Amino acid sequence: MSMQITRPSRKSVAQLFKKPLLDLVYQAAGVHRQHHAPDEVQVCTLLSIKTAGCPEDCGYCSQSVHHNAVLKAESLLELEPVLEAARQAKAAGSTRFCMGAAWRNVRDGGNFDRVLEMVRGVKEMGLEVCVTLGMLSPEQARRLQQAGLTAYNHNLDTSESFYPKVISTRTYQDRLDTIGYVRDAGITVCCGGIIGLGESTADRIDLLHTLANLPKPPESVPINALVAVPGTPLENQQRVTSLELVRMIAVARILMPESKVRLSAGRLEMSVEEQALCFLAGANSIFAGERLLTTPNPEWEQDKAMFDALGLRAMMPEEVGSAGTETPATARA
Ligand code: SAM
Ligand code: DTB
Ligand code: SF4
Repeated sequence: MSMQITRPSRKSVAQLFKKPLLDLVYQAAGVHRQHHAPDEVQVCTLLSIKTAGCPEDCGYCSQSVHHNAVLKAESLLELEPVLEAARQAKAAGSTRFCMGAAWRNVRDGGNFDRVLEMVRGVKEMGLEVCVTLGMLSPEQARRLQQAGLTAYNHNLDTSESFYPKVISTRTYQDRLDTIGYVRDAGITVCCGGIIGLGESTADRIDLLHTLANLPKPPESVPINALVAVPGTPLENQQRVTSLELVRMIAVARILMPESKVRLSAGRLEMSVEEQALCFLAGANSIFAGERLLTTPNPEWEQDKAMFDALGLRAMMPEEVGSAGTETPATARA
């Protein structure tokens, strides 16, 4: 029915993006059903293992030292409480545990060694394990892979041309470089973006075009709606509509049929009906638990009720592994 589009042109992405929404959702739902069990959603849990005090100036972020959000800088959590949080996440039905650190880049030493221990410990529980730690060197990516890391999250966030309007302390190319090191080390790539930053439709099309044209599409594509945090430069941004999220998800699903498309930040304000449209359009993962990294998220019970109402089921632990570690690539395709 629907052909897989590989290396889509900018024009073909724009054409998809501009389709009438229900046609687009219908097409995306078809692609979704060809590649995934449509009733299965992967539940992931986030934990901020090192909160705030970040030297980067990402305009959306509560954790930057450049902004006036109320968070106070903390040091890296100890190993045991992190493993306990992962155990609880698993008991509550998560199959992927994602740890975030507010660093510009990873520095070798005790803290990185502790993160490697966290990765090993979470992996041993039979969970997929993901971290987002800022920029990496190729050697650090290799050490994470050896520790058993499933995925590294490093978003492109928006288009290359809009990027400098949101972040000045690093470049788009820095992001692409780290993503390349992760890919080359044989770790799966979690890379997506965020809408509602003040970007145009063209920027959203550019982001999706870039993601789908990476040497290999990311195995995981988080789509976030801006959570406007008081004290950040984007605190007054108007909230995107759920239909804008649905459109992003549908185009991502069609362009990257085998990837997990994650309905990420921004679910708190969404009704079950709005989220249902996202699942129909091909989203097949959510973050569960009352906190994302620093901002609130729906309660476990609410999500459980949503799954019941929609006839969805959480991916089971024995299904973990299909998106697990791959064999290291010697060269990028
Ligand atoms: N420090 C890590 C890095 O350099 O990639 C990132 C952690 S950051 C919290 C991961 C992603 O979450 C960001 O790239 C952005 O897409 C998303 N994000 C961060 N703050 C957000 C907010 N206030 N609303 C929505 N999404 C947000
Ligand atoms: C992603 O794209 N979204 C998640 C995960 N990757 C790390 C983080 C969302 C963070 C939302 C803002 C906060 O809670 O601080
Ligand atoms: Fe730092 Fe990441 Fe926040 Fe940017 S998004 S300020 S890199 S924690």
